[in-house]
Amino acid sequence: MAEYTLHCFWESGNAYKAALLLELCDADWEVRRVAFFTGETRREPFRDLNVMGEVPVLEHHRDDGDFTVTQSGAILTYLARKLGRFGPETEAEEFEVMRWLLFDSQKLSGYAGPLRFLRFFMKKGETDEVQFLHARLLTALNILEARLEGRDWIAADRPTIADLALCGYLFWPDQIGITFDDLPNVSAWLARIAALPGYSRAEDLMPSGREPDTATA
Ligand SMILES: N[C@@H](CCC(=O)N[C@@H](CS)C(=O)NCC(=O)O)C(=O)O
Repeated sequence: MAEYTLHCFWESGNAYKAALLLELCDADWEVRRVAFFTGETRREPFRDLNVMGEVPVLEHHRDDGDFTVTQSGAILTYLARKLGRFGPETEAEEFEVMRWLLFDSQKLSGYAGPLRFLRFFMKKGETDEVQFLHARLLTALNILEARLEGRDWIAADRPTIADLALCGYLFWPDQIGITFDDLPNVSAWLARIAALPGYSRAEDLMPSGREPDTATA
């Protein structure tokens, strides 16, 4: 058994954050596919694993027993600590990383995920709900654009888990229904992330959550 098990599926940008960190760190990890699109997260035994009913879930198989972490921001924080990379190095950085993780969870991935789900997977059309999520996401992206003015990375002078969290959904602009035409700093920052040694696309790191498992990009 690998040291880490990530319960995941490639369509999940939240799972991608953790998978990308594990891969960039060349960690000893394996995937456990979650059949999200047929409701696995809503049933036992998944609910026993995570009462929140959400992917991703990380299991760390330690000498003192299995340790389970959920919520992508908490997983990234745990892994950065255990793997010794992409984490904060000072108290100031710790809180800088934390505030961007929280911003991501509520305002960036928190809108990009549902917006992509409704537009791309559910084909809901341009409902009021979709338009609301779109507008909220654009606001968050403009904040990201401003943050990246004159700097390469979000929370420090090097890539951290804040970058890996915020980029979780942004390699799928077409699926979300956005462009980065007016966001050159965001565009250049995503290219920097994609150029990190060991970078892989979500589709290449995890199986599909659809039934049957037909991983297609
Ligand atoms: N804040 C959570 C969000 C996780 C999340 O929304 N996961 C989705 C897949 S991307 C999920 O499992 N949703 C199940 C549901 O809402 O029923 C995180 O960052 O991990």
